[in-house]
Amino acid sequence: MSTPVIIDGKATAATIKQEIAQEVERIVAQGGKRPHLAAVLVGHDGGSETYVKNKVLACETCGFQSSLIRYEDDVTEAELLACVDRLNADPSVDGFIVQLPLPPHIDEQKIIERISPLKDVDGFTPINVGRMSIGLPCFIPATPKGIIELLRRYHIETSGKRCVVLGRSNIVGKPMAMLMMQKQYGDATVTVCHSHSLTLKEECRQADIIIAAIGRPGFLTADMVKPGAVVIDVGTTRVPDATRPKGFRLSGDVDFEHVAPLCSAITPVPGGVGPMTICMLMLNTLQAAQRG
Ligand code: BQF
Repeated sequence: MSTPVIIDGKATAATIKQEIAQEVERIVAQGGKRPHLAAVLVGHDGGSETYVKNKVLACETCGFQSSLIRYEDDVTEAELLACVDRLNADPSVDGFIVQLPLPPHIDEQKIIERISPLKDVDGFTPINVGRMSIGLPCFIPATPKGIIELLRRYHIETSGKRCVVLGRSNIVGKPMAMLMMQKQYGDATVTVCHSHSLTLKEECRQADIIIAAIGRPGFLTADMVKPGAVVIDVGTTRVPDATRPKGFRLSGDVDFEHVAPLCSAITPVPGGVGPMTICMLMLNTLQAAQRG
């Protein structure tokens, strides 16, 4: 095969953030309100700290106001629910996220269900999930939305194609499959595979597009990929690496070195889907602010 197109999520996200920043300056110049995203961070998990930092920095790039609300990991469920109630009621806040995962003593679903669907810029509340599933206007979860946007901007044909989604999480796999099958987005023939799928390899081998979101470094190997396929890697697992300043590196779900030569297009890790996730959260926040 010829060398694949490397889908540059970092550059695409930078372009979109500039488009958002322009729109924000236009709104502000007309006397409108600067969009405001709040983030709730519980505890000091290294990954979560990084992700929230990325979100706050992206707010600055887009000209948004941002607020970070921190709790120690012994916060009670009642305290977090009260925090969600305050953010729901705060007219200065257009949208907010509660960074996941939460400590095990907190019922994540209970916290999510308390978020106003109008401020749920992660698109995790049952109202937004339900609205998305029937194609109504809603907040679309940032990672699947970012992948759809990458496929669109790289002119990758999805209509009628065989798409395999690896993983069934509420945050990526399920909404990704839902969007890829919908006529207005992917319009593809979608198969969802997961840790118990007996025919996972065979399904992958027949796929025109593979979206890997299982969280296992290097899971998708060359023997599972049809020549010419498009491969989207959602994995961002930290693996120890003594040669790196921070002592780890990010590893995707795809064995990039051996899979890439087979592909027509592929996303790298880092610099692929991750930056688009952050960028689509900004787009959802702009949308929340414009609904007013
Ligand atoms: C990059 C996330 C698992 C669980 C909860 C840029 C991010 C990652 C990678 C990032 C992620 C993963 C986020 C890169 C947000 C994506 O350059 O490759 C940005 O910040 N992400 C999250 O908020 O929660 C997670 C993964």
